[in-house]
Amino acid sequence: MAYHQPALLYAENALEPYISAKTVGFHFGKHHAAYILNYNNLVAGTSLDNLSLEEVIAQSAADPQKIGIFNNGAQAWNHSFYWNCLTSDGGGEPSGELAAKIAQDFGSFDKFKDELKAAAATQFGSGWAWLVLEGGQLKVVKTSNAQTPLTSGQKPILVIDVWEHAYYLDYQNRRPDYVAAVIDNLLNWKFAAENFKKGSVA
Ligand code: MN3
Repeated sequence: MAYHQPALLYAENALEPYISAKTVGFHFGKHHAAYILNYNNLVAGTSLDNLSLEEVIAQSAADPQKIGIFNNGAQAWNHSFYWNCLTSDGGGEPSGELAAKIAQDFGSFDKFKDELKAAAATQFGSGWAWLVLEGGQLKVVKTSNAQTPLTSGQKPILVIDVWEHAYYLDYQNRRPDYVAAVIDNLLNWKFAAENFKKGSVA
């Protein structure tokens, strides 16, 4: 079935000065929208047409014949998740059970931040840096291009898009500066806590 792009929960300029309205406008309005348009065109009329986006991602992930469907579908999902990971009053530290679990699994919140920054900085080429829950344990992982933790049995908690289109207009080649700005000022810990709660009981 056709996947519709979820509306942004904030204005395009809400993430300034850390991510400009111009970047959000192109990233959401052109890049993300194009993945969704391509995905819908590719699945229309196929045997996958009556499945949800998540089901199509699962079914196309290991099928070389469906690489175009997987790439566009996973990019559609990853971006919808990414937009919800950002908020104008974000950053700071999580609270409650998620904060305790981060301290338990990483040693401290600062160590978690260092690990996330390192994953984002060292992802070679395009990709994503994630906080995921796997087997009851929080982990930082990175994926390349359209790859998504959904196909590895991991529950996404947070993500940072490290494709150049996510930061090049604002930071040019300074990916670490973009990542630090997102972590310190934009990460939506309320959304992360909801994902952690759902992932913990599932
Ligand atoms: Mn992107």
